[in-house]
Amino acid sequence: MQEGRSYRFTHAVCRKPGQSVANGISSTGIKADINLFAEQHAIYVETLRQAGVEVHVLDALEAFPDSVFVEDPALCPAGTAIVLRPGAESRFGEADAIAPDLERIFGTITCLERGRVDGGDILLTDTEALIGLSERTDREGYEALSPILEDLDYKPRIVETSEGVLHFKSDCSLLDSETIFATPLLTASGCFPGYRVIETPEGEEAAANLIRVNDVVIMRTGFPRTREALDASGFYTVAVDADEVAKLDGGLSCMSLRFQLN
Ligand code: CIR
Repeated sequence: MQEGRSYRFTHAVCRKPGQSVANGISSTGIKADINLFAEQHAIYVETLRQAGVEVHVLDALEAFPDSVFVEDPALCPAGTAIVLRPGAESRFGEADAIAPDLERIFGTITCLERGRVDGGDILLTDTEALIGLSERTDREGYEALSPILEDLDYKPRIVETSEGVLHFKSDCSLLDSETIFATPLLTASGCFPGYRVIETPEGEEAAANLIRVNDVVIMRTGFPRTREALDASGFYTVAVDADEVAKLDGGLSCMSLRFQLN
């Protein structure tokens, strides 16, 4: 197992938001502003590049309003690509749509054969794959995915997604090989034994979804106490605006697949 494989990346895949992003699934009931969304997405892509990864930006898919959230139909562990089976009916076709792109980049891909799994429910650490059961991810999906991850030297483990949040990773992120950033609610469920946990400051739970990319922690603007806490813990943070993304229940991890290619 390679130390740091959960946050050392050479490449990423993103997808441009289409005009249809305004019709994406939203529990907030607030429509995203398409132009502002596109602006925030472009800055996000540029921030990934600044963090040292080569970003493939795929064309928008108007038929799939949520397809900008590429993290959900696939998973890219240990230099491989696994095409998943997204849990929302309107998003299921995103898996077939992204498969040829991943095949072009990775050469070969593996496809999940049964059950339902959204990538947003999977937190990879250097050694473990924490898979949150949720409205999008079921036990059958967990069972189908586990042997694939075991072959890549990850220990799969079932965890529970917090009540009222979309994905397991809506409430947590990886900061480094042994440190997790999570809401107190999720931490209290006891799902992070053996890890150091930094909790989101009170009132800043929505900052829990961030991404560590090489030496940079990319977080959302508007969460000053989170930034202070992470800076004080020795992390180098860069903040990007993702308010429009949040209107569709999205966060920072969901807009990219990040991986290492030799
Ligand atoms: C959805 O409900 O599927 C999208 N509107 C948001 C997906 C966010 N993805 C993620 O957190 N991994």
